[in-house]
Amino acid sequence: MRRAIELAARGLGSTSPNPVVGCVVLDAAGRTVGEGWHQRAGGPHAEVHALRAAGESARGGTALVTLEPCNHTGRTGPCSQALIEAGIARVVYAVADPNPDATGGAATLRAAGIDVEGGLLAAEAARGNEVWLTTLARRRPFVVWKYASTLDGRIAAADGTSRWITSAESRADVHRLRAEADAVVAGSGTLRADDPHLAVRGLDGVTQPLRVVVDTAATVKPGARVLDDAAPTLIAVAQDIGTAHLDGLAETLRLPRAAAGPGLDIPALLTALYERGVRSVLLEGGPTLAGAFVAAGAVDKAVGYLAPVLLGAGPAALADAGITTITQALRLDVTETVRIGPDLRITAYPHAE
Ligand code: AOF
Ligand code: ZN
Repeated sequence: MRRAIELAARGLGSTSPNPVVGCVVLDAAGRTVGEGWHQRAGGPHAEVHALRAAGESARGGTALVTLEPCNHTGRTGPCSQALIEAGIARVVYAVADPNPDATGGAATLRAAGIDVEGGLLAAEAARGNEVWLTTLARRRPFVVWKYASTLDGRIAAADGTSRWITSAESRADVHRLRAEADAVVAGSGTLRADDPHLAVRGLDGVTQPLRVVVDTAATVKPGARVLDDAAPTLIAVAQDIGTAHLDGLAETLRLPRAAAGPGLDIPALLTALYERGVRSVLLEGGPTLAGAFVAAGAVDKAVGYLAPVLLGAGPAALADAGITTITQALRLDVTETVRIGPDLRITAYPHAE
């Protein structure tokens, strides 16, 4: 199952709005005879790829799948049926399928006399499929807030200079995060300060994420790197702001202003992105926008790249998030710390109440 979870992760960035799924088929003697993963939305499911690879060796064997096999005819046929026809004797899955259209695979397999077990490495597999599982329940995209700061939490020096706080290795790692996301979001302040490109570079065969600029007053200038043709771009502006100067440069999205504070209504932004098919968002700053996301309860995961650098002055990674006293602090659980070149990458999730 650990191998199936690894295989599933290969689909990150190309299966949205569908899940990532991995499958390993063992023959009757317990040898691996087929591996597969879901490669793109609308394409064959993981089980089908693994069964094809196994061929006749699947008869009497075991299928290990990270998600309960589907039971429906959607864009492809039901995997429960494919497993039965292949003569599989035992199916072990990690996470039950919460999708009402597809659920019921385990029961169908059992009714066909197959030995079925669910829940193996379920927590690990659910984390690997966190985007799909979260969005299915919440009907808004899964938001990863990424920042890169000094060890004392600053993203620039007092004079605004910031190139480069984190290492080339960390910056390359961020491109992988971008490639896994359906949309990359940044605020107009970051655009003015850094003129970021927000597209994926240095990785082959990736689908470029949608670049989204939260630009309440439509201040983005023609010639900004985010407006080049490397990836599609969406400029989110307030409903009452004119955007004629952006005609032909980027698509615009009109949104209500935030009920409190400056900027746009974050839940409305996320709903609009969800309706366009965006299931995962990489929030890349800056501090003001990140503060608004935290205040809206819209950060599902934080990934911080900490460089062994001290500045002692300069803007912090996160600006006002409406937190004024320590009991209101957003507490997180760290799930991973990794050395990336000279830096430290910390992954954390808001602490579940
Ligand atoms: C996948 N890949 O490997 C498995 C899935 O859109 P469809 O017709 O391909 O069906 C998608 C549903 O099938 C999905 O929401 C999930 O419930 C189930 N299993 N889906 O995309 C896979 N095994
Ligand atoms: Zn299926």
